[in-house]
Amino acid sequence: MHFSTIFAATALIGAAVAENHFIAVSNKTGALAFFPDSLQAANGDTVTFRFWPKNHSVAQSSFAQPCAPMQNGFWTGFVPTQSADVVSNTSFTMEVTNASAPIWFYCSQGKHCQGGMVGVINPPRTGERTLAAYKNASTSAKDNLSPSTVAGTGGKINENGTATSGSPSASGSNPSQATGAASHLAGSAAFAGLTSFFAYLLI
Ligand SMILES: *[C@@H]1O[C@H](CO)[C@@H](O)[C@H](O)[C@H]1NC(C)=O
Ligand SMILES: *[C@@H]1O[C@H](CO)[C@@H](O)[C@H](O)[C@H]1NC(C)=O
Ligand SMILES: *[C@@H]1O[C@H](CO)[C@@H](O)[C@H](O)[C@H]1NC(C)=O
Ligand SMILES: *[C@@H]1O[C@H](CO)[C@@H](O)[C@H](O)[C@H]1NC(C)=O
Ligand SMILES: *[C@@H]1O[C@H](CO)[C@@H](O)[C@H](O)[C@H]1NC(C)=O
Ligand SMILES: CC(=O)N[C@H]1CO[C@H](CO)[C@@H](O)[C@@H]1O
Ligand SMILES: [Cu+2]
Repeated sequence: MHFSTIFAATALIGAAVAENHFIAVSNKTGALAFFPDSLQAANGDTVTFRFWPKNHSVAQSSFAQPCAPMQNGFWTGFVPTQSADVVSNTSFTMEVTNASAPIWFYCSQGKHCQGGMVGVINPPRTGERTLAAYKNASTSAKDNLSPSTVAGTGGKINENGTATSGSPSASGSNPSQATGAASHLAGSAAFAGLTSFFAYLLI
């Protein structure tokens, strides 16, 4: 009894300190860019990609091979927008589980990656693996490839505030990221908590 009360309180504090970051995928005028294209996120933080016109995607790559999907990387799928200059109701949320590991990403639409539509979460603080170097390498990538995994892999697709699994089954390719946020919440309330957590993200 006591233990579970303390556990729940601790879990709530944990949930309160996790930060939610947002990255805009393009903008109203269709810039081939992410805003911001570089950010720092701690373990347990979430990053939500919000999609602007017209029809972009976000895929994870290695630093060495921009514009090509990384094995076990996240994938939002393509998110076409219905209106000309309004952000989509569809967004994608992923959790950062290892802040020491840079997460390089790109848009796999047309030649958007080659056009500079790339970004990074937690870039190395020192050394040559900079966003500028990654972007430079992307401009000369031969192809721009989409992952063959299901849209939503490595995170959650949110539809107008409702989180839905991007994987066909609960044992999707990266369940730790898909359910990570729930671990901050106590016991049986976990799923309801996760749902309202993602609803909260979109307000
Ligand atoms: C979109 O981004 C581009 C490039 O940063 C900028 O020039 C343009 O003004 C932006 N459009 C809007 C509506 O913010
Ligand atoms: C969005 O882009 C993808 C990839 O090019 C394409 O397969 C899909 O048909 C597009 N969707 C719409 C509605 O244009
Ligand atoms: C978002 O969803 C609401 C209804 O759920 C709809 O009225 C609105 O037009 C949608 N926005 C876009 C950009 O599709
Ligand atoms: C986190 O990422 C770093 C850098 O890639 C790696 O060395 C380390 O093993 C990773 N930690 C875990 C727990 O996966
Ligand atoms: C940009 O890429 C080209 C070709 O891949 C390479 O030769 C050049 O050194 C790179 N420049 C920078 C600043 O990384
Ligand atoms: C996140 C989001 O776009 N929510 C919208 C869902 O649809 C209702 C009804 O149109 C809007 O009021 C919300 O803004
Ligand atoms: Cu794009």
